[in-house]
Amino acid sequence: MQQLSSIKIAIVLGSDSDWPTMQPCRDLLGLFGLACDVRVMSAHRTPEAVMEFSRTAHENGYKLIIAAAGMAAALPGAIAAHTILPVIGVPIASGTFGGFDALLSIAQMPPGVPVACVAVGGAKNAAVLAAQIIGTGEPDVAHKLQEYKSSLAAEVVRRDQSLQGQIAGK
Ligand code: RP5
Repeated sequence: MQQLSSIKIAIVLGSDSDWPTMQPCRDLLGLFGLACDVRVMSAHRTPEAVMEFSRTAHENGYKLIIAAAGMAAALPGAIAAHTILPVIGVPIASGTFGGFDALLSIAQMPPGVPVACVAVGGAKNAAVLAAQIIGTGEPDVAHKLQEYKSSLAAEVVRRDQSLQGQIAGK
């Protein structure tokens, strides 16, 4: 897959334990021709590193940041506090509350500092949303998105036909 090398996206993880959940995000970005840097930094364990990364992300050429964290998931909001780049937050299911804690931590941002929050474990939707944002100014990405949506629709039709066959005993 040809990468649109001029476009930089960051995936920031609160812990390397979030990577198995987020790997599909990196893979789907690749399908859209978008490469990304993957970093681990924590709003609570390495707050200075988060602040430094966020403050310099725009001048360092990033177009968008995807941030994933579990538990009291301050990471996406802490990043959004220090950058004008769009931030997409992914709540990770971790600990006692199965991700509901992270969902509220990420979604309930105060006015003026938004984080676009996807579902708990919504790694793929984070990639699709990122591509949709980037695709508004990148026809190649928009075209790949159209192909991806068409493939989703074709899969539904295939499954419908398969189910009709099973029901009819074919
Ligand atoms: C969060 O705490 C991380 O994003 C992770 O989801 C969770 C547990 O982190 P580890 O103890 O596995 O490093 O900050």
